[in-house]
Amino acid sequence: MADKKNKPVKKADSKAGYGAESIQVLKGLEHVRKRPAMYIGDVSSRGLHHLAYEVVDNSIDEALAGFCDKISLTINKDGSITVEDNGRGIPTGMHPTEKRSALEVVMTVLNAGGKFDRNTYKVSGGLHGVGVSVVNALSKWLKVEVKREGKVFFQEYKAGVPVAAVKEIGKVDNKITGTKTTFMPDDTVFNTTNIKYEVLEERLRELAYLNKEVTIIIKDERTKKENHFHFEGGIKEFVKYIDSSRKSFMKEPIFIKGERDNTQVEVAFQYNESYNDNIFTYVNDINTHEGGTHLVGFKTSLTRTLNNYGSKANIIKNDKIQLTGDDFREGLTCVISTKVPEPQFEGQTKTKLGNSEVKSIVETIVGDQLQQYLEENPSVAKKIIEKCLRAAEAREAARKARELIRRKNALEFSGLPGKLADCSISDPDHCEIYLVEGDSAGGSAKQGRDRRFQAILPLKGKILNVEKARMNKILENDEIKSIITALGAGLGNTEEFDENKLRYGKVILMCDADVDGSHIRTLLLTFFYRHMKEIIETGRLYIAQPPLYKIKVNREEHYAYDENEKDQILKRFKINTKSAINEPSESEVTENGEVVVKGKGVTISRFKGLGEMNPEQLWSTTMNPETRTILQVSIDSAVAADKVFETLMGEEVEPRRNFIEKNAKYVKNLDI
Ligand code: 0RA
Repeated sequence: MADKKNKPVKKADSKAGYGAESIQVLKGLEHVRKRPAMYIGDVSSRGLHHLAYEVVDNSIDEALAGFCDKISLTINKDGSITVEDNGRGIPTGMHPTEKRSALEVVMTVLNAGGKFDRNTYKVSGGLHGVGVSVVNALSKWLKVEVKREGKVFFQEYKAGVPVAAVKEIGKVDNKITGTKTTFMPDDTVFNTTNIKYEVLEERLRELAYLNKEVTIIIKDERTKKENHFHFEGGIKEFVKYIDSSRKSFMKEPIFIKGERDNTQVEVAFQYNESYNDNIFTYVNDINTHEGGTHLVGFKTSLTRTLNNYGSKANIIKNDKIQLTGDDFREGLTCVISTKVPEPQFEGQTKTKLGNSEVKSIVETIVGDQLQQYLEENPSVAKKIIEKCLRAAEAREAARKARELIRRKNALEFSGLPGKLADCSISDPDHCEIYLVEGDSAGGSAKQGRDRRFQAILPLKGKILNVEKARMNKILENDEIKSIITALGAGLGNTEEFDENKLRYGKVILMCDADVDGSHIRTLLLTFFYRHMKEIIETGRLYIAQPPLYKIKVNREEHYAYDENEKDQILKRFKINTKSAINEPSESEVTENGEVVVKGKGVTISRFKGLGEMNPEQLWSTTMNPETRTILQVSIDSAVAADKVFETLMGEEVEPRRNFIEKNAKYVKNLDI
């Protein structure tokens, strides 16, 4: 435990900080700076935002312990971030063994937070819970202010190293306590230090749903954006939020709550009119993307309880088809939040709960309370079970359709789609497949590719919108069928899917940079998100980045992938863009949209489609692994991804219009 007396540290105490402990500390911090990815995953935008989550998680811990109900995060004008809470404040007294202020220990010693052992449900999953000292080590500077016992304490660090000892800098009302941390991510560590409001907003909203007693405020001083999150309804409101653009026949989500052996379980769910299921699971506020024992417990219980009730109420007749677990989850939106004392995280991304005891805990709590709900609400119960019966019928039809594909494959000679230009190497780790919009671009890609390891599958026109179709319809679609057979691993999100049979290590979507292209890309992303999530989760899905502009200076050709790059290139050749484009005396716009700068031998043309590039250009700008850029698709926030797909692709018109009005800047290329 932390020392109870919390004597403020006197100046002289800092001298004690030059012993063996300090050397250890410096070594620890050095290692963090040398191998940041080991602590925060990566040094891209994702790792950068992770710094902020780490600091917020510490305040959330204080809230989980019951001592804090307000947390605010501010992105400051200079790009630094401030996180402030009204918890007890990090102890500032002398640390009994470290001979320095406990505050300094927490801020500079790796994993010191855990030494206090103050909270049963301490966040400790995956990259979470690495400790604020890691944030400190990866910050140019960090300042912490603690209010405790009527005093304000302060310490500042540079690259994790204290500038001076903890000192008292003022007095406050005894009742006011809390911790305020401001840090500037180190631009020599991160590829980017541009903090995105929307990214942090998403996680903070999620935390507020999961911890209904807390109010979380996020502010951006750069843009004056601001949001307050406080949800009295907790995860029940979370379910409604996820489903805000879907229709449900239930007035309110079903809510279940219970505790056994220190494990707390909260579940909220409802059914909507869609054909997909959306189950979000959390352990100690961490999104367990890969599921685990809590999810298994819930599924088992849902299937059994609904089956039993349906049979007893004579809605499910024995002679009809057998319902499976999938049928009971069609159109289900569910949030499962568990608080587990010593969570074991497994799986590729350490987001799968392994504790076996949790399965039966969730199973019993959900079983008992769901049964009671069904008995008390027979008309809702009937609607739910009838929906599951319809799902079973459709599943049967889909099975037949799948069977047909399989049989056809067995009959056909190679089993591969005719349009596929396969590569010659067969080791998936070295192979990639391009899904290309249109036959003409497909043709260029086939000619331009390196046929040893690059396969091309041209797709004709628009693929089916899977958001609006049931499985059997999806499987009738030719483009989707050829994607599934080309990849070779079966249909995703089912037991049939076999990752080991995947024929390519990378799946790269290549679409035009116009309205139609972004629509097709969204349709493809939706298909993978809904029906082959494994491809995204294992980091295999990519988006090709064809250039937007070709700039010809005399005979030399240069490609620019965005406006900024175009300006850079023009600057390099001392071409004044403004005059080149705006002043007709200096430049001229030709019929096909090219800007020709008079007398300078410069032509700026905008690529409208992949088809405008010849095979060599396509290879050198977009497909050559040595020179291309491809964007990896990730599901950082599954909730956010789901919302975007549902909003853009779903049935409801009003939320789509709102989304597009709100995000007009970002989706201006999207055809709806
Ligand atoms: C250790 C012990 C105590 C509180 C904290 C740490 C604490 C840490 C953070 C990090 C952000 N906000 C925080 N608030 C509190 C308990 C101290 C006591 O017994 O009073």
